[in-house]
Amino acid sequence: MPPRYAEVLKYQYINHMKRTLITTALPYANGPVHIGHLAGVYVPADIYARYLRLQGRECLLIGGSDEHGVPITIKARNEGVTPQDIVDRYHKIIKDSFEEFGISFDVYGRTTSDTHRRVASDFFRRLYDKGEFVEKTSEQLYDEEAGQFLADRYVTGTCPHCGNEHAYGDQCEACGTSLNATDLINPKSAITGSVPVMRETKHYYLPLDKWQPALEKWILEEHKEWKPNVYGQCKSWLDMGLQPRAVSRDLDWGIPVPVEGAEGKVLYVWFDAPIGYISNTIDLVGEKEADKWWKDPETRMLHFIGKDNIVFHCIVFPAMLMADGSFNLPDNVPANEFLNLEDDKISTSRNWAVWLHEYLRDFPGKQDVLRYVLTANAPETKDNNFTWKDFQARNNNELVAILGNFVNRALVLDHKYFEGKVPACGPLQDIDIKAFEEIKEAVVAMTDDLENFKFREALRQAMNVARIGNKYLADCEPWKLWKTDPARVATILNVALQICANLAVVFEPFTPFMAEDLRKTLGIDCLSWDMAGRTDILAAGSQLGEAHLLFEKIDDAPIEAQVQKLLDTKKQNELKAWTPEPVKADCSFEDFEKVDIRVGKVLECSKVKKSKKLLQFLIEDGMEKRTILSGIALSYPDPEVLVGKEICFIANFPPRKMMGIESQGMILSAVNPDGTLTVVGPTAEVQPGAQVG
Ligand code: B3M
Ligand code: ZN
Repeated sequence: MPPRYAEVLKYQYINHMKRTLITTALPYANGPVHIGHLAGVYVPADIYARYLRLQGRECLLIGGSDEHGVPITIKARNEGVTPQDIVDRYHKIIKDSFEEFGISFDVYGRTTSDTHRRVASDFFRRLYDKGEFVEKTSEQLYDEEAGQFLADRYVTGTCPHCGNEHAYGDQCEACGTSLNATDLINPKSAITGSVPVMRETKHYYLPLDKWQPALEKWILEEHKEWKPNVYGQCKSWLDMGLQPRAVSRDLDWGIPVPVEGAEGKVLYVWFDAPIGYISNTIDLVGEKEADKWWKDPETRMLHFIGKDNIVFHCIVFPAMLMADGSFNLPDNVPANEFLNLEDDKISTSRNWAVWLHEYLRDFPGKQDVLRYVLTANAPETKDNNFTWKDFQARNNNELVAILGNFVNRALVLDHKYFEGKVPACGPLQDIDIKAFEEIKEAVVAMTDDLENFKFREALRQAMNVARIGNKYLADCEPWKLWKTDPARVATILNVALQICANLAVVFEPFTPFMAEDLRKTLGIDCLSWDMAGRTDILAAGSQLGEAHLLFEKIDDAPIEAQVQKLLDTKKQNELKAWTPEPVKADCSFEDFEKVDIRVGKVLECSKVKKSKKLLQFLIEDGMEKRTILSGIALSYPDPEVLVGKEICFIANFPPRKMMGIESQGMILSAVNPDGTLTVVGPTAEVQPGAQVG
């Protein structure tokens, strides 16, 4: 049962009182962004911001690039350029991609800005002056070859929790545990590959243990409404007991620690990055106004993030804010799980991703399609999967066949019968009233879903409005009534066009480009959420624009090209990961001499009937010709290609019967990284029957 209007209005009223500050995780500017970023963070945040704006509620959508941290310095080192070069390049690519996809940031800043440097520095200094840090000297990993301390991604090794041999100094991606570099077993420098030594260094620690009771009360008691995945992760962290966390690093890329005796040290990236939300707000509205967004209890703050960032946004940053004492704490952190791509984890290093800038090149003008598919498959409660087949199906069967089709039919009919003017609505019949009732129900359910960050479900309801419209037109069959009852046709098309107007509103948060197009075609000045469910959005007599298709069918060729691209990537990755088999135990010369290897020429080669794997060869062996069976059919879909080739075979294996055919030897072939086999033979022409040895 969808909640009743009154209930939805009740908590809308409560939230209406407050303005909303929406932050989105700041992506590292060390590479472009992909569909996982979009699905997990930016599309949901944008949907929510657009929804609030449609309601006329005051909100800000804050974004920006995270330009410090080890991943950036590693990338710079690998390319032989400066970290600043790297962040300049990727900040632009990322910012442009978001803009193209209609992510409606009020500000998209960067953590190398002057404002941020000052704001983050001041933040640290305030906490330092209040005595909120603990200074501790301890032994840390040091790379003698590079002359540098190793922290975070500068060091890899074996995870002490799950045994993953490729864990990083800050986190094991296999089991998700957050680590200290010194926790790693068999640590290795990511810079030089050398084994680090231990060396003493001083760092500033935020004593998270001090904030444990306050965090427990705040999260576990006061925020039971948080998503179960978020609440659960926080609880398990709190149950393990919080430890002091170092917030400085011995690096030369970052914001210098602004206190005496900290020369050569910079702020830990996870200390400065969330402060970026504050700096970017300041850049947008100015220092004074920013207080309204960050400190006024009439503002609520939401952090949109992926699941790997939960601990930083629910524990570490709130502890920093508590230590300062003057800021609001987040009201909710609607973190998402991960999106997989074709059943495999999205990975930058394995190039297993759909990059946004490449999508824009391959599918120009189809931003809404990706937004739609990613929302329909949003990893809201569990990891989810993106496949190109599903992308195509959702475009063709939903956007084109349901939404686009309905709007097009309504407009085409209206142009045909009423010259593109909105006809007057006569008395409503039951079927008209029922359609509107159903739409109202969908709107109520959708509002409830949006309030609760259930965007997939909200989108499903939006598509239901289009379904209701399609069914309405199909049931009313206005084309059959035109001759006998034009007044009824006028009413039917008035209703259908009002449904189109409803669609422009309810789809605006999800597919803003289409909504804008439809809004203009329908001649609506400005969309607002209170139009949703209304039956009189369009005034009778107003002129509509031309009918045109809102979405185009996507055929097989571009989809197959994308799938092929991923298959090629998989192949390349297999090649990169391939290592030769270890050499077998020693074999004596006498043993080797027992094997009679010969060169032969392939006279015939064909598939063995009823066998998937076997090929049958007829070999010219310089003697009597022989038949050999070989299990390589899967590697040679076209066996003809082998005819005329010279190959090597073992001539003195005892004959063996397979599928009723006697095989007199064995063809030699090499095993490729992907498991396929390639027949081997001499490098120049050799007399068939010649011995190999
Ligand atoms: N840059 C990590 C990430 O991209 C980090 C987020 C910062 S949010 C303040 O997953
Ligand atoms: Zn692990």
